[in-house]
Amino acid sequence: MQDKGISREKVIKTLRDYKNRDLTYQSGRILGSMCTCPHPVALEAYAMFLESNLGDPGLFPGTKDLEDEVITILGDMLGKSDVHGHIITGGTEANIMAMRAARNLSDVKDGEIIVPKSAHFSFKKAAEMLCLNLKEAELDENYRIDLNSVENLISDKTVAVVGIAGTTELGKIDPIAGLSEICLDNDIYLHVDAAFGGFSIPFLQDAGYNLPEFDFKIPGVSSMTIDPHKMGLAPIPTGGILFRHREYLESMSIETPYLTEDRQSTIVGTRTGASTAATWALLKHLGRRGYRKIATRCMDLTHYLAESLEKADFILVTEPELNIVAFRSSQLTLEEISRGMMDKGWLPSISAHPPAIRIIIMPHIRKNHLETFLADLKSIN
Ligand code: 0PR
Repeated sequence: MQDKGISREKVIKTLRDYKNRDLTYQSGRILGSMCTCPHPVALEAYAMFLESNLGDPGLFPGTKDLEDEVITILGDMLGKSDVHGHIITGGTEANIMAMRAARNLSDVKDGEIIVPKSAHFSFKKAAEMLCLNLKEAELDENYRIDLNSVENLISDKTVAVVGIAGTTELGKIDPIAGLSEICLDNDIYLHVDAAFGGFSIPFLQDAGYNLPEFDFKIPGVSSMTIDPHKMGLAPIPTGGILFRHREYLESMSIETPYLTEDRQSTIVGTRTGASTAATWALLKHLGRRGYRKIATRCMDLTHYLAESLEKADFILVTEPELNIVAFRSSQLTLEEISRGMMDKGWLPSISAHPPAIRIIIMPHIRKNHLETFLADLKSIN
């Protein structure tokens, strides 16, 4: 580090030069991300709460009240307003917290968790950190968890089963009601990872989309991940974890002797209140109607892209259920498509299971972005 500091102007100019090398969501070139441009209201709210620390909530009782209110609204959106949880850094932290609660609530030694093969890699991190054994259940022909496979994997070591509402690679919704029956019969903790789908499924259901139940309305669901920094339009990092009962959250609380709260259940200690303020602002400002408009617009564009790809003789890997389109070409390999599209300035995301080019139609995507993408794709095929 240099001894004498440089001027503010020079610092900002240099930062701008670095930033100019980043892609922007507005450019339409980011087609494989689950994040998007944060809403302006969220940015304003975030900036107002930069110094508030929910790791020591007694100092920031206003922010703590906002967090409680956000958790209640998210719970209400997901079928149960009296839930218990926190606004945290994202889906990974939420999934780790859920697995930690499930492990702590059980008295099994060397426990196992059952996740679908489509689960996000955060469950591998959770299993390793919590010394749990991860077992992967098979998928059915529509890339949803196979309930028979789950039943076959259950043992007296099983501490949790996980279902996904909006899988990372294909946006599929697992049969949560079926998982719930199995978990209730076997007295097993059921976690639903709705990091991606949590901010769209309820609003698409409002709009008349025929999507299955996936939330706390289903009695066996013990906890849910829902990420405001994906389809919720909140700035990064903003995740959410909700538990059906307070004791699930308390099962992992640690004594915090000198803070303004006695016990803490989150993994992170010092924790920004800005994410909470941004989420509160969005929930209040957009309301169900605002989120419904965003989710249905993304689905309209998803259908436009899927139909255009089929017309151009590309092969859809599966019918889109949420706003993700996965496809292949009968002429070119995925590597050839990827190379050809990179030459044209795109960074296509290739999914592994199943192998496909994967496009996530987030709110920053416009029809003209897709038209340019399709024209470039046709020109290389
Ligand atoms: N659960 C599901 C279903 C997810 O899809 C993700 C992330 C997580 C949990 C973990 O969430 P955090 O990343 O917030 O911890 N899904 C995306 C993925 O890994 C995240 C992502 C976002 C990737 C933007 C790339 C990107 O540019 O694919």
